[in-house]
Amino acid sequence: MLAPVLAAYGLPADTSVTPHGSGLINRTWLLRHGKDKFILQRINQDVFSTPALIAQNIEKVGSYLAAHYPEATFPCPVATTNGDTLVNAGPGGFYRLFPFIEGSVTIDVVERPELAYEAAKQFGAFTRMMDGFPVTQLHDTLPHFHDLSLRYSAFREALTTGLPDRIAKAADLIGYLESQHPLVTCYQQILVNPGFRLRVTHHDTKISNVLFDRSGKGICVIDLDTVMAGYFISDVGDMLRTYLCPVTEEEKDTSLIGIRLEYFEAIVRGYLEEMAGILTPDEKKAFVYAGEFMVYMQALRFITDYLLGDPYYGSRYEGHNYVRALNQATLLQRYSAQSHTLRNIVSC
Ligand code: GN1
Ligand code: MG
Repeated sequence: MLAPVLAAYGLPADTSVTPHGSGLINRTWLLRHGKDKFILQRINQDVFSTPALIAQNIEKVGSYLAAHYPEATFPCPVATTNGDTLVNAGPGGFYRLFPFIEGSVTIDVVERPELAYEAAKQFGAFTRMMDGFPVTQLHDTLPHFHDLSLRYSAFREALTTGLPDRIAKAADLIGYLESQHPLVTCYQQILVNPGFRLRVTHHDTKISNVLFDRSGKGICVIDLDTVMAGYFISDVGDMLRTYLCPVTEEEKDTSLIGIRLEYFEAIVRGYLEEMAGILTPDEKKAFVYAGEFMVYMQALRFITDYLLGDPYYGSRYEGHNYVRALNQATLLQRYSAQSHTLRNIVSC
């Protein structure tokens, strides 16, 4: 099935192809031929309806960084033999190819605070380096992606249009999520606060979207599909959501969910080393809120998907998205319980 794609890039048919990475949306493979290595990705068109917009954004970011930060590592997409950066494989979808950066590794679990520090530094550096770029020139590859008001409305709507047995089963969790609505109000205040800026934001800052060298030092950020105008709370928030807890959003045993303060401190240090001079005072004050914002939004997205019959995230077992939503709601509870301590760490 990948043969026409390999051919478009002029890669021989005996190129070895192995699945790579763990994303929920796109599919990724590592390609090897002789000593050449590439990363191939298939863009999920159910999610990204216009892959050309992603390609154009990556092109703009790449050119800006090349002109202003030539020393920064940036994996530019490989062109096909026709000079395109996307392959339209018809019903097979759209593919793109990146050079594999030699010596780089990706990780799925944040096992040491230094890795959280390095990742936060890379995401902070990305937004800092792009600070002079006119952010309105980027396409919205997923309009309203991190719009918490909209995610809340979709959740409310699923309470009437969703599967009745699932709505009944999730009653307690639904009640808890409704009780957290003040987090939406806080987001709406950010939207009208001139102290918050739209910035070049990655919108998917999980650890697997950072390349590390073998010594654990960050090289660059990858997976730029959702790079678009946004608020810094998206990037900081998704790091807090995915690095602070010792277990992932897939964990069923909620007793294992907790907040690792030394990882919080590492994210603050790494991100602010790059961004302290750029964030406004109002933005800095929202550092802890960023975590609540993203954990809450992810809980709403998982429960909405569960109530609607798993159309977006899919499910590998009955109740999978319920488990994920409960996991994120538990994380939100434990995070909010620590917010005072967390605020003290940001301001010292
Ligand atoms: C999706 O596919 P992946 O893992 O990179 C999702 C993120 C969610 C994440 C939850 C485009 O990302 O927003 O946080 O799942 N990406 C999209 O695991 O919806
Ligand atoms: Mg991704």
